[in-house]
Amino acid sequence: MSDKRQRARVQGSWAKQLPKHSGPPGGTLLNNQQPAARSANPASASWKSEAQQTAKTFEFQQPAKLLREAPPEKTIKSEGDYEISPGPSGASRLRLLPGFLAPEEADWMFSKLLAELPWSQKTNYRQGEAYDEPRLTCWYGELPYTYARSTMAANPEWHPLLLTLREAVEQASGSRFNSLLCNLYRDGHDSIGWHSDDEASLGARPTIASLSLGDTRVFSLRKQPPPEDNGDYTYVERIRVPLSHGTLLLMEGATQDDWQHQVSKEYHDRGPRVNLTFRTIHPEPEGHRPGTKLHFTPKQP
Ligand SMILES: O=C(O)CCC(=O)C(=O)O
Repeated sequence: MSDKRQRARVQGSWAKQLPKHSGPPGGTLLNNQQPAARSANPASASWKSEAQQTAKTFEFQQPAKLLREAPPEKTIKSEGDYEISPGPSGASRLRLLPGFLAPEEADWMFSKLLAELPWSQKTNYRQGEAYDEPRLTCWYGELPYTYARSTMAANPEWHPLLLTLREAVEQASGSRFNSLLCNLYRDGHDSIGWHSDDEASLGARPTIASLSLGDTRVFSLRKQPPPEDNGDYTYVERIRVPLSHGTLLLMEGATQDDWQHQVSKEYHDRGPRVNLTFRTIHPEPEGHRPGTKLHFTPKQP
């Protein structure tokens, strides 16, 4: 348990001082008695009572405030529509469709995409420092896409299989997509950290469709903390969504405003996984810095 949560749970307080009473002279002088008190009248019977006044007793008192605990993490596994929060920016919704692709279909598509897409490792920037994104990616769309201060060039020549999949995903979601970020997690050590897909180029309240092939990885979400928590995620709601071979996940409504997501590293055996995230990219307005976030996120520990 984190030190902070521990402190929030275990609360006691110093008891009030015991009531004064005088006793016989000759008591023990405590270290924190003031010299002035000692010299006032050393012969008087006040020594012990003063010592008793400074003695502290630890006694449990009911905490004044309700104890704060993180809500239990939820897991979403079954097909369905889920409203994961009603606000603050409006409803955030997930739709999960396990088995969107039949297993045999998903098998050959996975092998083909693994072998034929132009996978490469992107260099990103954080606080001026370059780092290699711990997964491989490629981008399709008429427009470039910038995230983590690095730009993927426009690539309008879609692989034919990706065009077929886009059509199927558009039919299922009722949304249109002009772009696709393809991700390859080579093994359990590949990952993507906490973020929201909230670059201005994605527009307000974007629908994002995420199709997974290959080994199962856990897609985690955490709610943005309220402003008074100053970017502290200790007590926020959390959801896990295991994404298996052939599963389609739609993120809709305010999900990118009010939640972050990640695929964290896993330290047991994990095989490769391809993830296709269909999006719609809008042209950046004149004079706009590419990759700018719609919302400022204070901290991302
Ligand atoms: O791999 C996934 O399931 C999520 C990918 C993702 O969050 C992203 O590329 O923005």
